[in-house]
Amino acid sequence: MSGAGGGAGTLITLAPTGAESAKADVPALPVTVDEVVATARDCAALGASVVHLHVRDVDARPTLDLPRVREVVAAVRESTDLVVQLSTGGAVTDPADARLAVLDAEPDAASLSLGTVLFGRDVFPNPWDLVVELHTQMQQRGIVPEYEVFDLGHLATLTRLLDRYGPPAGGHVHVDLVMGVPGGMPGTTATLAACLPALPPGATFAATGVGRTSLPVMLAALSAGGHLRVGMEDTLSYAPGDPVRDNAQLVARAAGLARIAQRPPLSTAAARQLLGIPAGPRDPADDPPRPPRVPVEAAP
Ligand code: KMH
Ligand code: ZN
Repeated sequence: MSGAGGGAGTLITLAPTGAESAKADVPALPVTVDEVVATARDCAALGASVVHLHVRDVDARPTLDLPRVREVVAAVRESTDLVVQLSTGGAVTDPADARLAVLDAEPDAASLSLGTVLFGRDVFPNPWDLVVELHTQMQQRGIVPEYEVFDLGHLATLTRLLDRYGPPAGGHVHVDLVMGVPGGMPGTTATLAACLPALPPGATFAATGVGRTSLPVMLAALSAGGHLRVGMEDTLSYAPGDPVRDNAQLVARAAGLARIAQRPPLSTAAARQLLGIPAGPRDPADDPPRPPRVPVEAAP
């Protein structure tokens, strides 16, 4: 198990689409299956090793519709060897059961948000029962979580979760510090540094700076031995007044900074090894039998 220091290379996660921006407002956002696949392919060539996927329907609206999610997972797998990480966060309005059902699409990995947080004017609800249900279902299915941390207290929740329910599938704990969400922790070096002592022993971390915090968070993460998540889910301006052209532009910048830090982008094989994900798509036939799913109510 690697410690918080990232070792020889940088794991770069691409978050190409998200669920909160409209295609009408951001025409460069990849939303069709073909656009997502082309983006994934381009960004893999530039150094991304993981893709964090939110799926859109044929009208470009966020969807958790399982056949559509499976279609996107299969298409990305066919064209790249990226680690496929599905979002279980969905959009702020998605119900808990639909977010859990995404696991039926059998991704390699999935995000797992560790607590409720304000999201601008909205609330992103992540009650404890949902956190536990996601963690235990991923354990049973062999899906490796990426723990999404929007606030310092979410790291205390992670420690409580691991103490009570044991290590995740794959055995390694990997955290993404999502910083600069309006309502979550600020995207500053001081805040990132404050998170580090609260990481579980042996955990690795990536950091994501939303909006204008993208660059400072990236530089702080690299300086602290962390990994990176970049993409149009989180960042729509490359510089003040300069809209992001495409996801490749963001991955190229992250990969360049990682090289300057002398921690070049990890290959997908090295990323799989770091995260505890076996090579190639997982075979659900290898999973232990699991109990039926119990519906989880979202927090009010
Ligand atoms: N769309 C946000 C409300 C995740 O993917 O796990 C939640 C989100 C987190 O993007
Ligand atoms: Zn997401």
